[in-house]
Amino acid sequence: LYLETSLSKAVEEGQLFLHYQPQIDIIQNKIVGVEALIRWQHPELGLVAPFDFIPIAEETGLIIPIGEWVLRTACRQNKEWQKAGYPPLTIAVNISIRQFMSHNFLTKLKSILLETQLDPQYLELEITESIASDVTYTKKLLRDLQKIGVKVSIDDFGTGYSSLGYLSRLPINKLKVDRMFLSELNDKNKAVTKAVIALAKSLDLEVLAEGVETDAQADFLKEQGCELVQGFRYYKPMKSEEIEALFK
Ligand code: G
Ligand code: G
Ligand code: MN
Ligand code: NA
Repeated sequence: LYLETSLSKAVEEGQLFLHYQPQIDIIQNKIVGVEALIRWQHPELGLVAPFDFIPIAEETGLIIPIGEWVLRTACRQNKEWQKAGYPPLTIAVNISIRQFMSHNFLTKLKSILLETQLDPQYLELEITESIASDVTYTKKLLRDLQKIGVKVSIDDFGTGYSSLGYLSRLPINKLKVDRMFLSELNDKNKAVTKAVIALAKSLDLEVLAEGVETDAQADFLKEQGCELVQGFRYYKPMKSEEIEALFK
């Protein structure tokens, strides 16, 4: 309850901030995007991890204003980097199912894009397989997003319980292979990762492997034709100033 009460003030009191984790194209050997990851600097508890407060935000509905703050901050930051002359990056923002399903999500998103003047092609929404629970609604929303030019990726791919049927029916751009499949590079995990990469390619989707920590994992992914990666092997999530330092 204490966390819940203080979380409700976190946005207005400026206690939330974003870290950014680079996403790399290992063929071109360059940073092509960053994932925005929320952080909460609590006045008494210090840094609270998203795993400890995102679930509370989802239960209480606070995810709506928090999610809106994340989207606005991420779009504004990306626009600032572009204005400063850094190479164009796609900014990926995690969207909770509740936020995605909220009635005015699209309206809010459009107004944030208008306000920040970020070209929609540089924004990617990370949603999970749970969006497949309401295919009719999701299909319409994804089509609208496609019309605006915002990209959509499926985060934590392979860990949900949904069927694969939605993949051919819903307009999405990318699969993010969950880091669980790389955590131990055994034959079975390799087989699953290989199959997901092949699946993405045959559906004409991009594929990004998460949680890449070692050279062995990177080599395996390169061998399988997975060009996009993200993980501690490359960069940890970092502050905006650290991202800027990378480009200087
Ligand atoms: O870096 P990491 O500990 O930040 O993230 C932990 C989890 O929190 C991940 O599952 C990630 O998707 C989620 N997360 C991070 N930032 C956000 C955010 O802005 N919104 C939502 N809904 N989830 C987030
Ligand atoms: O669920 P989502 O993919 O949005 O979560 C991103 C989370 O993964 C963040 O908590 C981030 O800090 C974490 N992360 C990013 N790279 C790595 C990695 O190489 N190894 C591990 N264990 N976690 C990672
Ligand atoms: Mn994510
Ligand atoms: Na993930």
